[in-house]
Amino acid sequence: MIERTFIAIKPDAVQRALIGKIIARIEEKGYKIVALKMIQVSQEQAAAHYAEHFGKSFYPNLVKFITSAPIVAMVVEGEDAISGMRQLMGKTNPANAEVGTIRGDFSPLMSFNVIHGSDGPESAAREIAIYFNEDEICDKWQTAFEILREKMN
Ligand code: IDP
Ligand code: MG
Repeated sequence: MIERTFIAIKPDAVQRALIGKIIARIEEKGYKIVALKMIQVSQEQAAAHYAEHFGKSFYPNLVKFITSAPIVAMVVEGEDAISGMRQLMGKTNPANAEVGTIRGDFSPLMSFNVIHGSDGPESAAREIAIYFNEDEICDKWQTAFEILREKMN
């Protein structure tokens, strides 16, 4: 099923100049980036994004971190893109993430784990709405993948 997911390149990766490499992984997989922008996350956006973690021991540091430098926010579309992006990202703790995944390759530390991706359809819709307006989503074009698939139908 074609899905959309919310992806953010986190402040650590922006500061470490990894934006290009991470976007390349997403494009190389064959997913379609339908929205993209750099954002300095506000306190309100951070609280909305991480509402599920409010009250946990790491919550204050998480909010401090996500607001510490810009993120690169994206809406990524593709076949089973929600679970597919989670697979491409690797486990939450980079120490346990497989080599070959984004977290596994680019960080050894839980608190600097490079990338965020939605964990299900409801969180994807909720998170996309925190960071993007409907008119910022560019979906009136075809990727090479979409053109190839259409030719076979
Ligand atoms: P996810 O990013 O893989 O979906 P979540 O459990 O939703 O993982 O946690 C959100 C973010 O909070 C993680 O990406 C990580 O940056 C941070 N985090 C989660 N658990 C811990 C923890 O136990 N210690 C420190 N930071 C954590
Ligand atoms: Mg999560």
